[in-house]
Amino acid sequence: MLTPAARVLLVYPPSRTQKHSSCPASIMMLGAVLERAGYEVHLLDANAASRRLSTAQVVEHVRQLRPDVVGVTLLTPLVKEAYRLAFELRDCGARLLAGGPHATLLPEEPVEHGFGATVVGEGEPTIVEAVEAMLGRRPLESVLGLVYRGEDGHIEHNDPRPLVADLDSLPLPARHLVNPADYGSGPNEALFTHVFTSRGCPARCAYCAGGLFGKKFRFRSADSVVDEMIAIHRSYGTRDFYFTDDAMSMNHQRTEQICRRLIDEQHGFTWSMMTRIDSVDEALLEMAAHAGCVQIDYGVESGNPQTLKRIHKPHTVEMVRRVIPLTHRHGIRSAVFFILGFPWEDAPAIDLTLQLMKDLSEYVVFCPAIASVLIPFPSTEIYERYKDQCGFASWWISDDRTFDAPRLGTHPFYQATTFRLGAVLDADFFHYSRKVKEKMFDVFRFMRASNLKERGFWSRFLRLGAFDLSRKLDSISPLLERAVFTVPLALMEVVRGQEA
Ligand code: B12
Ligand code: SF4
Repeated sequence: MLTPAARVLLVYPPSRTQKHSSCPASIMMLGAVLERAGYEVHLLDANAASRRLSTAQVVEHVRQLRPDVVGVTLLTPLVKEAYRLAFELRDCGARLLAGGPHATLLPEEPVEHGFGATVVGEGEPTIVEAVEAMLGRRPLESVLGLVYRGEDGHIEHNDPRPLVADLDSLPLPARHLVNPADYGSGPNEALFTHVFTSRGCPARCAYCAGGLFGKKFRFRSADSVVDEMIAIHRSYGTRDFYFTDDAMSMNHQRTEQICRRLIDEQHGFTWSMMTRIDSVDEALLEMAAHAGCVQIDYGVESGNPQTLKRIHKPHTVEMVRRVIPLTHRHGIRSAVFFILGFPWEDAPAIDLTLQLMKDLSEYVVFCPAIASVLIPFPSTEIYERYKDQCGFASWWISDDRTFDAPRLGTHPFYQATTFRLGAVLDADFFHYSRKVKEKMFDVFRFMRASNLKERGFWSRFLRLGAFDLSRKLDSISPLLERAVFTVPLALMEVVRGQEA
């Protein structure tokens, strides 16, 4: 057996709103690469659904484990807390390494906030060398894709690391380092886990904060994907899979090969995928349904043709109207995402989105995600175009542009139930008028009503009734609303297990 080269802890930092039902692929992929190189690896997902940790608890964990290197995944909404974590860990003896989408977009920032270095882009080809460099076993200058502070105090950018050419060459994610109990799976229950089968996207949507995986699609082979599903099933009993690629079905030939094997081998797996409206057709949907596809997540984003054009979305409203009923006809559920609050949209423009939602509602489940209200992520076209005009430059490290989940007593009931993943309107990025905000709540109410359609009469009546009453009372007197809804809100917080 290899003597451990060193101990590395990979951390997905805490968020008050995120609750993961499966371990993030980033830390599992990097864990596998480090293990293969002989390192002792530990994973810590601070947002695991059944074991959510605060920054103080993560710090305590690090102090007890005493790793040589702590690698942290940085996402924009979590970055302020991650920088606080780095500050708290400043004297813990471990070197801190940053990576992930936010670190790739702004690689100097983590170095300015307590990290020893940033890995830009895909982590797999770089992390072993980066860890070696952090341990002083190779020069920092020798690691492609690394950003760090040089001896003269300036921040150095090494040459970029080329993208992984052959995704099949990557090891399978280190799922054995995950404790299923952290995600609510009992000893005899299957582990729910994501599977990543492709990288990259050539589209250039104006709000999309991706880009880390490049503009060219790269795909794992169909055999490698199905073999991984079978291996996961054998090790963890999993029968239901979620493919988290940006656009799983772009390569029809490969999707058909995956489906063909799943149909021929009759594993009885079910699966869901995220993909683009413009990447599916009748033949593909038919085959996917036969192969066990139960849900497709589509980013529809808007019902306003002008907006779809302005954000460079690769689909049209007509395509949406064709594809969603088609998906339904093949027995596959569509889970759809929309974005409200593009800065050029007034209330009548948002009505076009509401109308499309109404027309689609019999076929879909609406996903009221945190980004149902536009967030200007760094380096996006939206961010660059509006940051000065709207005054939100570097909002992710400022104190006045936060969008935490509403805490008890801070929001009326109808807003607290809408924004449990984060009250983006609090950040007031685009200074929406009262009319636009009101229209947004009409849309949120519609999504809620539509998603409740399967529920019994009383459940619907109570939930929608409470939403409407809270909204009405708030418009008459916020104090009155608080008086009536404090108890229901407190109960809701207890049920959701949030700290007040
Ligand atoms: C699945 C997913 C989720 C899941 C996560 C579930 C889970 N258990 O992991 C859920 C639904 C919870 C989620 C939530 C959110 N997400 Co999300 N999500 C994704 C998605 C589709 C896949 C993530 C993934 O697994 N990628 C595969 C892994 C292998 O890639 P990776 O995480 O980037 O890691 C690689 C590198 O980044 C790097 N790396 C990562 N960490 C580290 C650490 C070190 C030390 C090193 C060296 C390298 C390194 O190496 C890894 C391997 O190459 C991505 C899009 C994408 N294509 O990645 C968006 C994405 C990560 N999400 C994003 C966003 C914005 C969000 C949300 C804010 C909601 C939203 N979409 O608006 C919330 C966050 C909520 C909150 N309160 O903060 C953005 C992040 C942008 C940014 N600037 O931070 C992305 C890129 C989508 C996009 N294109 O805009 N998300
Ligand atoms: S299609 Fe999806 S992944 Fe590609 S740029 Fe647009 S939002 Fe991003």
